[in-house]
Amino acid sequence: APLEEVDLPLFFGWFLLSSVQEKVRCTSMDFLKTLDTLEAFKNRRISENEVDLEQYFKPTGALHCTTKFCNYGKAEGAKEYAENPVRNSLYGSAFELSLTALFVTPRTVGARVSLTDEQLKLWPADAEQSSAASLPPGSRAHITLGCAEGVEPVQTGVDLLEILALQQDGQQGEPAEEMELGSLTYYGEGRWLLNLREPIGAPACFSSFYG
Ligand code: 2AM
Repeated sequence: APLEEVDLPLFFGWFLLSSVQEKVRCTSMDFLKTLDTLEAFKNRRISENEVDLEQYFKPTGALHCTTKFCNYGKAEGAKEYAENPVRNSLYGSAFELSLTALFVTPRTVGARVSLTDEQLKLWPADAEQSSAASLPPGSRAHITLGCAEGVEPVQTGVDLLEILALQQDGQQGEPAEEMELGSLTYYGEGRWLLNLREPIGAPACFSSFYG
């Protein structure tokens, strides 16, 4: 079939270069390992059973930050996003993502991505609409690092929005620990957020995934 007739991708997003994928995976493993040893964490376990966090979360493939989930054109707004001239002009370009926090819930582990104004041009207007809180565009931006058994990666963004909604609601969370990587806060119901002392700069290519 001519190229024009090929379906839209499963999703558009920033794909981390392989060298930095390694670094981010290592940092996230370190984080989980340390978390597992903390008294504060032992008293607020995310699962009823004793679990080894590194086993509990299953890796989810190449690290990326989804911009628009298109579901091959079936998702709402997919066509409009794909046809956007800004998106078109930036397709294949290199970016530097800034990873500013790591978070863990009973369902997912992920990294929060803080987008620049230029990166926000690639951000779909409807990304935060699943949250009841009115959070600024880009709030949902994240990289899924792992999911518990039976959990779909889409959950990571939902979990992040939930934590941000609590913060916006004035809930400071419970300061739990000063770690080498940054300060760890507990938000109840097994939700932990580590604000990184030093954001991780991650070179990434804006592209799409067909699967
Ligand atoms: P993620 O961005 O949180 O990792 C393929 O499933 C990719 O598209 C995954 O990276 C996944 O989650 C993301 N994804 C799946 N369904 C989605 C949805 N309804 N909204 C936004 N992102 C979705």
